[in-house]
Amino acid sequence: MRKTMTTALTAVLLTALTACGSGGGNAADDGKITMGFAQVGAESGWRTANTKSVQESAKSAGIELKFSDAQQKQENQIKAIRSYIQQKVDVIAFSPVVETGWDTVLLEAKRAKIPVILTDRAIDSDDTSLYETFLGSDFIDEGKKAAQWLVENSSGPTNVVELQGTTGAAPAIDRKEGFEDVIRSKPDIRIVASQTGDFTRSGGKQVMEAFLKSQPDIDVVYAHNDDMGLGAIEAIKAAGKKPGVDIKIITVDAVKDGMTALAGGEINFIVECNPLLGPQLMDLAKKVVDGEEVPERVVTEETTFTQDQAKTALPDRKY
Ligand code: GYE
Repeated sequence: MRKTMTTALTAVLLTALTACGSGGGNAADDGKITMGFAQVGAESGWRTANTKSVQESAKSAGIELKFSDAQQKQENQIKAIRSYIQQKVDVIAFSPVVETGWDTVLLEAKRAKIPVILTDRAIDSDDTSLYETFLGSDFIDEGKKAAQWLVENSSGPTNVVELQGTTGAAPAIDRKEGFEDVIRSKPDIRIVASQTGDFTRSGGKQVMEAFLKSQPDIDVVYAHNDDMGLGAIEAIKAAGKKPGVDIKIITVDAVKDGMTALAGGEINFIVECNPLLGPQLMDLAKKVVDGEEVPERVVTEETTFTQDQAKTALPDRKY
């Protein structure tokens, strides 16, 4: 009995000591930062690479990660964020599945004094005090790069079908906007049909099957991610046409499967979107928890790939 009490007392003292030594940050009693991460889902190759990057870099940064997968549903992400607030994590990071509808739950985090970092996707809110920083790509620029290639590589009337990402998601809204901005300079290029394929391979395949039936003359597919482009390839082949030749394909992401199809001539151009956000995210999290200043916006650097460039880059592609 006595021994148990002494042990318990020592444990309390030790905890108190470590808490004092944690440098005034929000960090948990053991001095270790705990991050609650609410992921979108597992909808694409990009997402899988992103999840792996977050998990691996948390480990090497010594950050304890609580991870949840929302299966592309906003209500699941909100639930996960609420549970992180309840568990009093030191920092919450999340990739919002859609842009709107976050103010209430983020206000709850703010009241609980838990800093929030947006990663990969942005939110659409007037209240920028609801998060510390936003780390991710410039999706409008990605859409512009996709269209720029088409403007330079098409002649005469060009009918485009668009496979949009998840309705209401920042990358779907912005990749559409950037693309439309640039093709406006060339009236010969027209988007003849546009629908969401939810960023998945099966979604891209289904929507492309319908487009092939309803549109007599498709020259180009613009898919908001590789996975939907890969689904479209299956549909095009099943309709007896040659992807990359009879119908040109432009996608965004540059994950390994996309790059393989590009090198193999079935995709024509890919705009890169970098999923390896983990190391930068952990860096920002440490700073935010320590009360250090961080920039409001951290933009990821990205490039584009033609078929030849894909052949060169493919052997070293990590994801
Ligand atoms: O392009 C797509 C994924 O938010 C940038 O989400 C991300 C997008 C990515 O499903 O493949």
